Amino acid sequence: MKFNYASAALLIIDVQNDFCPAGALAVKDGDEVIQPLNRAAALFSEYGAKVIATQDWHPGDHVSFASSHPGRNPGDVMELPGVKEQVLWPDHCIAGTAGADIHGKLDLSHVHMILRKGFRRELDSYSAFFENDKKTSTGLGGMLADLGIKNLFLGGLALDYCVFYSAVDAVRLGYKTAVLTDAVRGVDIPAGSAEKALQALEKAGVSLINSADPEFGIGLKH
Ligand code: VGL
Ligand code: ZN
Repeated sequence: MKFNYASAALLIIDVQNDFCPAGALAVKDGDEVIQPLNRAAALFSEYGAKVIATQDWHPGDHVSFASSHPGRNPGDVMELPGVKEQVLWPDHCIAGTAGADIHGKLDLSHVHMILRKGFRRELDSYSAFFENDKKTSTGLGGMLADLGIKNLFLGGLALDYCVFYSAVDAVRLGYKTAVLTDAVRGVDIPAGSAEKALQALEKAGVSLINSADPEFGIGLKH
């Protein structure tokens, strides 16, 4: 598939210490997304395409934490106001902690903007566009519209949550959307969700492309 990179942005989703090995909500091999993302970010930046990063950013008593619901455990699913099936997580990405920091090896020199999400105590946010009530905007859509961006490339963590919901919302909002398969890893809770996410993304109209493909980036120059 040919992309128009002139109006492209790379969205780097939640490459934070808590989602990397040894983190509070570790994604297996999560740090392996960093090298392809650094390469893609350099390429995008070189040709004037935007690079935007997101950061999961929760208060210590966030509603998505199992610890906020006595008797519940990480991995449990419960109904919350406006959110039918909220997965409960271990405490992670608490605002201002080292676990919430973007991984030190991610090259931020190419990143134009960092968007934080999930900072409302009573509402979780997987998608970079809308919080989990599917109504509350993060502001990303308005920013991308202002910048004239029409094509989105996504990578980061976790494939089956924040990358997945961001990509599905992107398609719904009319962006031509691709997920960089070599630059994502899934948390796979419940088991099988990472594979399911890939299939559902394709079905939703998201292109799955490998950023190591020599064709990737051809057309960025314009
Ligand atoms: C994420 C679970 C909870 C993610 C964030 O970044 O995919 N997953 N919070
Ligand atoms: Zn979170």
